[in-house]
Amino acid sequence: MPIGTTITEYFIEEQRRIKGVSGDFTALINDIVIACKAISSAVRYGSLVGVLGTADTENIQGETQKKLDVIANDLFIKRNEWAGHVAAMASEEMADVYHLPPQFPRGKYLLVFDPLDGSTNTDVNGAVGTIFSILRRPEGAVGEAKEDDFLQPGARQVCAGYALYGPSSMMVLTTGHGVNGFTLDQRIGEFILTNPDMQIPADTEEFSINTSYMRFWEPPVRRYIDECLAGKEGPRRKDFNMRWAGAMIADVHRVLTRGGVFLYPIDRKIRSKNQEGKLRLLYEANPMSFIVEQAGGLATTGTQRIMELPPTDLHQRCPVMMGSRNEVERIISYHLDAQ
Ligand code: AHM
Ligand code: MG
Repeated sequence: MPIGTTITEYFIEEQRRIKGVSGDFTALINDIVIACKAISSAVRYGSLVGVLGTADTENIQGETQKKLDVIANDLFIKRNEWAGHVAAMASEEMADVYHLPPQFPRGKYLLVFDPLDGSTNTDVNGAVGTIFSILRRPEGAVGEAKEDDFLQPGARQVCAGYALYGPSSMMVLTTGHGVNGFTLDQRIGEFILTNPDMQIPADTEEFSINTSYMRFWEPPVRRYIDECLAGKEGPRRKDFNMRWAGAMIADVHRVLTRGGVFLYPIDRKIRSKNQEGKLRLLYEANPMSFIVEQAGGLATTGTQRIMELPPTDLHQRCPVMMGSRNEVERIISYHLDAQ
């Protein structure tokens, strides 16, 4: 049986094309891949190995952690702290920057991640995933990395990716030269290139939003969805389909695969809690925006390109609207009309 291009092979070949690189980045990707394989295995065995259910602890966002949130976070930390490629890490599940234990060398990269996105889906055997973003530590920074070092706009990401644990496990990544998807071949334990150069179609007839919040939405989002729902008889003159997996990673993966728009807008209920959105900028919105843009799509808050938002806090939130270019442009124009 011939083996396709493994993810390690893919990155080593990429590395050969760029003169003078040290291989640190390729080695970091390799450790991220191993961490995701380990998380994929924990997710897959579920109740058989006692990893489902709540951990009876809360994270910084006040959300009850699942056992798998904690396990995935630990796996990601342990796999990436020892090799000397990262300076520090930050995660959805940790209040502050994670400083490496003193015995390990410090590297030039900062790693930010959501170890298990959509973890409530583990209750129903639904798809979940890991999202990560790699930043370079700012030039001239000395001593231990600080929160400020992480507060870089998404446009400065070196790499963004996600692993989706669905019927098969997939890894989808970008380093700013398009988007490639790899599928985990369980027989040999390697991610194999299966979806080269992923592209989001510019037009779509599918949207993804939690419609149970409709009564809280702001006028531009309400207008866009109302027009989709009106179908052939409405101003769009075509019928739309709706899908909501409850895990951003699964919903955006569908958008990447067959087009569509994914929206998690700000609404009246979110504003009443003094929050700027539901999804987090550094480890959810920015990495997924980088991937979507690299696949030819757009990612906006409604009024601003997500990757240009200046972060002020590790756990900052923002509105998210991303996917097929022409639909997102329409959503932006509805926000402009409402100003
Ligand atoms: P999480 O990172 O704690 O799992 O939360 C983020 C998830 C997204 O994956 C998903 O799109 C959203 O929360 C679902 O929210 P809701 O339950 O409001 O529909
Ligand atoms: Mg998440």
